[in-house]
Amino acid sequence: METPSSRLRARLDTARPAIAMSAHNALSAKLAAEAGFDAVWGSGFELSAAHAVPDASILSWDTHLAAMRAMVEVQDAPVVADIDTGSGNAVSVAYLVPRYAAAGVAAVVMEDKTFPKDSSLRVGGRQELVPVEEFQGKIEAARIDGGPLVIARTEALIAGLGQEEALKRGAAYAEAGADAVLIHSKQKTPDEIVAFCRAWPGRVPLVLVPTSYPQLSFADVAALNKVGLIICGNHAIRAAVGAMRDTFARILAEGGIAGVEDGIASVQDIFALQGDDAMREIEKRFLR
Ligand code: SPV
Ligand code: MG
Repeated sequence: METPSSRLRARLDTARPAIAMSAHNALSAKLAAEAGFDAVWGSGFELSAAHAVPDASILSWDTHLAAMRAMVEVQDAPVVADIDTGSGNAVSVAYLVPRYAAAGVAAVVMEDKTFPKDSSLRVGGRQELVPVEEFQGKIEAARIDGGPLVIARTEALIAGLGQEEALKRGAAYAEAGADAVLIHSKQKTPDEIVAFCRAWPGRVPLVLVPTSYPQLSFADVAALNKVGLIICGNHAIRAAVGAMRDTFARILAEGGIAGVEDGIASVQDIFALQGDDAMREIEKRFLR
């Protein structure tokens, strides 16, 4: 039987990596699917930003879970849920992941930082890692038959522990049953990540989030033949912020809304995204 996770697994092709676009709500997930992305990244960074709070375990997990459920409900691309540290220890993870499974996500990504986490991209952020064995237990606790894929994310490079530690952790996480390993880097050039990918023995596919080293193209990643999924980590919220700022400033500067009319989505477009046609059908059939 096809499940969200089996569909995603079939797309983790290292010769032609799947591409996920970030989302912070159901609408951005729907736009990502409409654009043709293979998957939706249920980003903790984006959701935190959408609430105007730091990405540091401030939002509760049920807020994130509700957002993932909403994304699954309105579009068909597999949703890759960013569960951060799993909200605590292996016990928290054992209770959390079945709830994400019930929400219909295709994968969970869990990182080996201590709870509460800090954003990987923050300059001078707190980047403490849990012991390898502890994280292996969390991976095992996350695994459910037929449930979401478990993508283990190591922050060893982010924490400055070097390639050897990152490779050791990646291998230990694959050993514990991770379906893929996300290796994150905040270096401004791709060298660190490319070196890691080349050294990775390839037991499970890798996952990359190239926010800090955008010069690495999807074709460059495919040529490495180690990466099954590339995540565009925060482009939905950054695009939204840029577009809103421009529009808001222009309206105030021009003293009216006429000038922005052609540059923003039409009300009809928004109706379509809301699924207005489907509601009209329901009205026709049932409303008496
Ligand atoms: C996210 O988008 O929430 C991520 C990627 O985890 S990063 O912000 O780069 O840590
Ligand atoms: Mg995150």
